Amino acid sequence: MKTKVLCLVVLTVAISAFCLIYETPTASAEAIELSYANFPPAPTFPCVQMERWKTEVEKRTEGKVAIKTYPGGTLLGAKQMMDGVRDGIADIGNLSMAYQPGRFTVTNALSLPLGLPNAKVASLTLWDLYMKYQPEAFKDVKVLTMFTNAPSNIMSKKPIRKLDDISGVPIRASGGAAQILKAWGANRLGMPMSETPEAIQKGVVDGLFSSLEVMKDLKFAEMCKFVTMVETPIYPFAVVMNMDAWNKLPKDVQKIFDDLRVEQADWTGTYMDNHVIDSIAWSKKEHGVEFINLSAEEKAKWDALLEPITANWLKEMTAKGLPAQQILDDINTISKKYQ
Ligand code: DTR
Repeated sequence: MKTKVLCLVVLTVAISAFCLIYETPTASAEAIELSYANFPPAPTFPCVQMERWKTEVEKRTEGKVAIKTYPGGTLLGAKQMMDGVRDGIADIGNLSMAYQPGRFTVTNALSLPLGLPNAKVASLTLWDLYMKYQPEAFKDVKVLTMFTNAPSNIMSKKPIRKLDDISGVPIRASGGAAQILKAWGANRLGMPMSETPEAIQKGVVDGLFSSLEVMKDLKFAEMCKFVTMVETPIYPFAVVMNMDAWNKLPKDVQKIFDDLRVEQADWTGTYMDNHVIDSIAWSKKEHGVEFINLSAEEKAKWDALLEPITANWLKEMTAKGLPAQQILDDINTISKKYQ
């Protein structure tokens, strides 16, 4: 009798243990795997924000979702991002709107020389603008977040202290920043950030026009010993997801992604602004970089040359049927709200 009871107990325990093992969802057995493509190298801010989003998603979904990240253009390049995600080559992708001028007209208005003060304000403004206008350009994808870099400055091999100094200098920029460089008389060359370190090394360009965190992240401080502070414009980015992949997600996961949209914009803007401060200090200390502030008189000359850019955009976009003045007014009002 005793043996029988013992056998029964052992059997019950064994069955319970067996059921427990097979019923407990293990992360790897059940995880929904999503690929996330990014174009620049891993240390740059678009990839840092990608890793932060991955960590948050995996934590908040308790392992239900696993994100596989592809930095450095290993899955999709800078200019293929939107179409590649739409067509399902990657489930998720991060794109710089400036690399396809004319495609993201409404949201790209933010890259006009509007004097947006920092990445946090600009990122939150961009998100609100996107939500208000829901532009056609994004209709085939699910937008997971948007953000911007910090205001751009000129990093160069030779000092640029006045307008004459920039005349004819080959400098790299993309999107709206191109028109700004042209207005100042530089010889602007367009290329994605990912191709810029090599172009500077080979002497194809003598500098670049972007936010200053790259002085540290891409080690431009080793080659560009001068920075001219002009603090405009910013570049808008979007993280987009393939629509079928989005529709397949369980509702609770969709909610987690949606709840992260503004939070991620805010996080990235804040990270970027702090990282620029860090990069400036590092460039001065480690590489003796000189930061040049234009005198008020000189700055007025530079600013005057930029005025026609926004005026022309307004005329051109209004002619195309876009509520261009309203968009500019919205950027102004929304950004003030976040300052
Ligand atoms: N679209 C940008 C903005 C940018 C600023 N920092 C980085 C780092 C990596 C990629 C892009 C960017 C530009 O090309 O300047």
